[in-house]
Amino acid sequence: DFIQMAVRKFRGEDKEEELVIDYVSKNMNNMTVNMPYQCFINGQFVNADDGKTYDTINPADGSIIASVSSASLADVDKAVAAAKEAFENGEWGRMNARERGRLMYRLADLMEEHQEELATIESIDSGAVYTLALKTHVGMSVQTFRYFAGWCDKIQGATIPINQARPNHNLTFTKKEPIGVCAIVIPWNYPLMMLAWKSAACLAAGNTLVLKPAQVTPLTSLKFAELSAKAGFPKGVINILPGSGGLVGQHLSEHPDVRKVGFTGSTPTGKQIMKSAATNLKKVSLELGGKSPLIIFSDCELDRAVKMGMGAVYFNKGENCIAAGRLFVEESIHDEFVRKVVEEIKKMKIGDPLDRSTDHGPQNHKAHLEKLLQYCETGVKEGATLVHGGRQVHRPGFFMEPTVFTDVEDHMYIAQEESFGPVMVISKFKNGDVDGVLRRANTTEYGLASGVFTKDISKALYISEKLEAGTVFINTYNKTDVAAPFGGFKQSGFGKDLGEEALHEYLRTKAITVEY
Ligand code: TAP
Repeated sequence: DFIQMAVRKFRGEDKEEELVIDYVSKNMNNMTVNMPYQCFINGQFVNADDGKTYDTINPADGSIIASVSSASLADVDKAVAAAKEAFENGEWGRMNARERGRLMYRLADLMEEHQEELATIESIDSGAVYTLALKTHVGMSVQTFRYFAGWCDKIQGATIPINQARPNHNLTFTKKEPIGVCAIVIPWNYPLMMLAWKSAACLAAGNTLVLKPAQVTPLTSLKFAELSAKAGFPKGVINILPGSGGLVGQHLSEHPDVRKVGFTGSTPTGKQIMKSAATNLKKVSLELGGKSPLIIFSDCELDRAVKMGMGAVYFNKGENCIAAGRLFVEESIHDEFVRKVVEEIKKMKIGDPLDRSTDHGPQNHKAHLEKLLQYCETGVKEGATLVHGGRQVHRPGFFMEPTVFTDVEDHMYIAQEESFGPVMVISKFKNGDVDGVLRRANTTEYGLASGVFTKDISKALYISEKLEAGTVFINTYNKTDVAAPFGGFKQSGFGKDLGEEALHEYLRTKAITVEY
């Protein structure tokens, strides 16, 4: 491994300004990856105003990948000013919607051309298994941009029959307008995909944006910035500021020139953002934490429920917002279910995320691993049965064993709080007690996702009606799609990502009335 500073220059097809990019380059995964590491403001990669940097770490071995610029308050002001200028006076605001769509398609194509490089960067920065990073982290990001690119020229208002001012006539029509400068603040579990889910809808609607990636995973968003410039996005439309949430995120949420905040992260931070956004009454959408219940009935296809149930918990090493935080398994199949899960866990290959045969990579960062180990200790102390795992894996990096707890009772901490890691939390329910298990599944302040396994379609639909969650999976799990709205109820937040609904999070409606 080596870290090399390289200066590359290129001239975009239709751009007068030269883009100078300082890369940290590394040879790995049978390729050279070139990683921008500076703030991206007004179409340029620049050091933080005060020159501050921090190290981003590879969780597979604890090594430093790159020293990244840490944006300051002055950088936030510059980026917001650039986004405002681009929105109000730049080429972006004058562009035809179809042309905007073309730019987004071009960006999606470029992301696809660079998918191996993006997936490698994502893998070393977040610990995602490379094969998954390629398919999901990067693959779904490309699809998201394509999906929203298609919306650009289909954003339409309505004509509305209002009372006429006789003898004159009246007509009211509505226009869907972009909001202006949007701030986007995202977490570290799917760094590029979280960027894509929000930015694609935001851009398709015609806004400009300033995005803050999670401090621990800034690299794919900076690579994305490079690709957006190469695709020909006008300067100032997309600005990326790596840095601290308390500083950069906080200032963005309070900033008077920012009109909307799109946030994904924890519920406490979401509440803080909502408070900050009140300073100028920004529009807000919040995708927050979850403790998603998964109910498994004895009349399910058991092997499928085992496989999907495991995916529901261990996908992306459990760092998955819709991860099944609690499994309710019907008494008559409980022991067999647990036995099969443990049997399958033993077949999982834990190791180097870049190795194509690896199933389970390192947790995202050290502090998170430590929190997870503590979570398991709490579970044991409370009297839940630790059936498997619960420990750090003895190898370099931040690996954790896939873990299973049974005999988890409703009052326990691990029954109520999200782990955000590879921890299966299993509770039994009495045979046939549909309403009892529903009551327990809904006894949480979260309401992000949920799932049910049963061959009885009436029971499944009844359950889906009663579950208080923004997403219900029946006989499947983790089946998200760019066209389907995604977002939570209760303290899992409000506002949707993906699908047509996401577009409206980034639009405002103007009603125009004419008399003739
Ligand atoms: P948070 O601590 O909430 O961090 C999320 C982002 O907010 C980070 O970029 C963080 O910056 C920033 N931030 C922190 N304080 C802020 C403030 N005062 N103002 C503005 N921004 C601030 O969450 P996390 O620990 O990174 O992520 C895990 C949580 O996210 C889990 O609870 C998980 O359920 C949730 N999550 C939810 C979803 C959906 S779709 N609902 C998806 C993924 C994750 P730093 O980089 O400095 O921390």
